[in-house]
Amino acid sequence: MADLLLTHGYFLFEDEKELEIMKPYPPLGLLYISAYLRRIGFSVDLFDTTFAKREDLVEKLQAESGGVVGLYTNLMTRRPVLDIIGLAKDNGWTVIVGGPESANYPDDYLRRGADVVVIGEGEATLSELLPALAERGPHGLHGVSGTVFQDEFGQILTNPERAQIADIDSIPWPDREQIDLQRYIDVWRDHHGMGSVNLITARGCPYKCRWCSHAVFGFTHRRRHYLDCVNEVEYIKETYKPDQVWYADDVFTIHRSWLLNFAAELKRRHLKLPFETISRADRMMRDEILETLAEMGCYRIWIGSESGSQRILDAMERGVTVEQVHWATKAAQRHGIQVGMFLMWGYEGEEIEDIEATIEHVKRCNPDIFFTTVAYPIMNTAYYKTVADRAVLSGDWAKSTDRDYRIQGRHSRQYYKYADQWLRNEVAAFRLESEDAAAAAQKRQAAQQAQSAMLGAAAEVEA
Ligand code: B12
Ligand code: SF4
Repeated sequence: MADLLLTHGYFLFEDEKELEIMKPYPPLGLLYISAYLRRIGFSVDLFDTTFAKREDLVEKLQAESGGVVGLYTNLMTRRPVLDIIGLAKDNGWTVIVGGPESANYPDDYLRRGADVVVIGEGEATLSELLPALAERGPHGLHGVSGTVFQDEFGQILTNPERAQIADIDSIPWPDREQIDLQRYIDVWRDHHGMGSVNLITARGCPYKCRWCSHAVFGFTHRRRHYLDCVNEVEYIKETYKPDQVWYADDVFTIHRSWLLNFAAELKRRHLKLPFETISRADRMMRDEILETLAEMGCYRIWIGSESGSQRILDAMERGVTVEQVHWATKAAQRHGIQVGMFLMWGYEGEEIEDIEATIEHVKRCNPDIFFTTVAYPIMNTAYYKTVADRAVLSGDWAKSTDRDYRIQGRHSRQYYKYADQWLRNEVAAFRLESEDAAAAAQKRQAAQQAQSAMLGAAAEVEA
């Protein structure tokens, strides 16, 4: 049996929404951990749940009982992860959990069966934790930095934080060979005509947007050397032959000279690959950046626009202006790059004028695509702390996620559904105006109806 079995709780075929989207990527964190531990001599088995059936994991946990299993947790997978923890415990496994969600709820995970919660980066902590578990057992982990555990009296003890790995180039590339990456590429190709592979060029984001979770990397930012990243792109291209890549960084254009060096080296090696990525408008404010992205093969950039109201952006401590988002959107489009925009309804203090401002902003920017969410407080974020006394979960914690918090006194979910319909119809009317006046008028009417319905629902607030 391997020293460690790594797995997660994301089962694509159980998620109707994800099945519609069909853009799966493997969890890079687990692949990084696997590569790191294997390089220093541990044996690691990785069971990728994405395309698996639950029964297959159950069978594995039953057949190989008594080992150590490490689970990646995020906000969406609480329920399946808790099921897996229960099952693993029933079959004699020692359970370690890591990732952003369990870092936010260590006590809850320990009380529901996990033996150890790893806070922050997993690589170095696991290299010390695995021998400690073998020698001292799950209740004797005193002094293993970066962990939370229960002593023999059931008391929860939090060890000191573990220092982050300063030189992230010392970490080997993700262990893609441990999973069936081809299946991801095939699914992408079958559904979108382009096979895609994800990679990251940095860890952590120094910005402090109040609703964003920094549970794993804190507010630090560490970049990989651009040459090492180019080597990885080259390796991915030669080995897996994808049609595109996705730079899954928090803010891909955060460092101008790094980006220019990276792009120049890609060009020198003729490594132009189409790609999508995410950034912030204020880190895109030069034509040179957009030109570079376009030359590299960027076909779509996602911008967290969030609101068209500067008042709300400031309340979010987003550090970006509405005008910057406008400029960056237009500049990207001028360079032939599509823009995807993320928008958020219902942030603290949002009034009808702010919703109106957001609708005007989206029309004015006219991004190629936009997604909306209703703000939800992720545990331990600044936003969570602001609304904590009004954040209620109506169901059992174990069956919910942080997305299920209701904020007492805030407008109802239905209110934001109307806001969304208002936005979508207004934008559709605006786009149709020059081509089809009748269709535009219809959309405008639908927008007005949605706006009225929203105003009608304004008095209904979350109890
Ligand atoms: C890329 C990404 C996505 C991608 C795909 C994920 C993928 N498979 O690649 C997409 C766009 C689909 C996505 C979607 C969502 N995401 Co997302 N995503 C990210 C992002 C930007 C990068 C993930 C990554 O590759 N990180 C790099 C690796 C190296 O870090 P890591 O995974 O954290 O792993 C390290 C540690 O956590 C730890 N570790 C990890 N696993 C384990 C296991 C064990 C046993 C141990 C000991 C340690 C350990 O060690 C690893 C190496 O050091 C992160 C932010 C970030 N920078 O991490 C957000 C993030 C993970 N996403 C987040 C959220 C909220 C979402 C959504 C809910 C958004 C939404 N509203 O729909 C959805 C949920 C999707 C789902 N069904 O699970 C939050 C999670 C917050 C939380 N508390 O769980 C994050 C942290 C963003 C944020 N700052 O708020 N996401
Ligand atoms: S939302 Fe983006 S820019 Fe803001 S803190 Fe999070 S990762 Fe950083």
